[in-house]
Amino acid sequence: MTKPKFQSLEALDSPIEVMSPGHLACPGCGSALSLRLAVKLLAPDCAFVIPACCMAVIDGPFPFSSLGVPLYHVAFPSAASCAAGIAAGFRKQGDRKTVVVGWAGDGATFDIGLGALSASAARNDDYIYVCYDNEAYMNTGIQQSTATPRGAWTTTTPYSQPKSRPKKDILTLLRAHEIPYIASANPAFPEDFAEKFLKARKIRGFRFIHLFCSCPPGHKSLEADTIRISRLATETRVFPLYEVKNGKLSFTVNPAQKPVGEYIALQRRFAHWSAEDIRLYQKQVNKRWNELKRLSRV
Ligand SMILES: Cc1ncc(C[n+]2csc(CCOP(=O)(O)OP(=O)(O)O)c2C)c(N)n1
Ligand SMILES: [Mg+2]
Repeated sequence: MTKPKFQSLEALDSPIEVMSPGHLACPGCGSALSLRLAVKLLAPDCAFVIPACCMAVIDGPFPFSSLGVPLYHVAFPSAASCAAGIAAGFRKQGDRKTVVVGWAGDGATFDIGLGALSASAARNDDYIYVCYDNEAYMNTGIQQSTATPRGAWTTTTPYSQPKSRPKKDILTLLRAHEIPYIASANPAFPEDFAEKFLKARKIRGFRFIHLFCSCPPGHKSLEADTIRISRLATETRVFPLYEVKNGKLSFTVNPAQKPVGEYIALQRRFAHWSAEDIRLYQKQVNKRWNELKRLSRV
């Protein structure tokens, strides 16, 4: 088989896949699509560290792996510590080429692994930390995480008692560490996604990428709507696409704004929302956008 010689934008058009089909993701999984794109962009000189999460199941049980690059499964809270150690090991051996990627869910990132993540970012460890955010603990049955948006249904925040607290502001937390690179990305905008991964690959030190990942079972959406929902997330400004370098934020994709109702309507995790709930969410999204705009002027 032809070996991939990727690490460029051409990887997106290449018929050579690194991640194999036949993996264990649900149909329409935005996280699996993101992982497929990421390994295609970073292979062959990369190694992944994946804690307990859907991805640890999707890539297949040992000794089988659909990923196509070296992969280390680790305990739920320790993606950052293990990725940091592996990256340090490569550097000690004189290998400055192999990029280590910690690939963790929102539960691992926003909640249980936050301490390890913060310590690693504070040390400016040399690897890319990717949080694929499907906004709940999906692998164990759709429990709320601190990345779940306010008002959403999950199995621990049922329709009668939806989540009462807002989504945690991970950007502000990460910015506080003054790391060299932070970006958000969305697999429905593949060129932007690719440019950010390729850019992150070249930077030294701690790099953080926050991914929007639609989840049909967890968001109660149609499998065929994954890309539509993902596009709407950015078009409605629910999930803006930006990068932060030296504290300065720049928007990388800036489409004409669509009403949040279009994004909400395709996901039954919001089926209980009234017109007033949607209006309040729109207000919150606009407020957040203005905060980000202020960061783009610093
Ligand atoms: C210490 C510990 N607590 C709980 C679990 C059970 N567990 C495994 S995966 C998971 C959910 C992970 O959620 P997230 O990080 O958002 O990834 P997703 O499943 O959504 O892909 C949980 C709670 C575990 N493996 N280890
Ligand atoms: Mg999750």
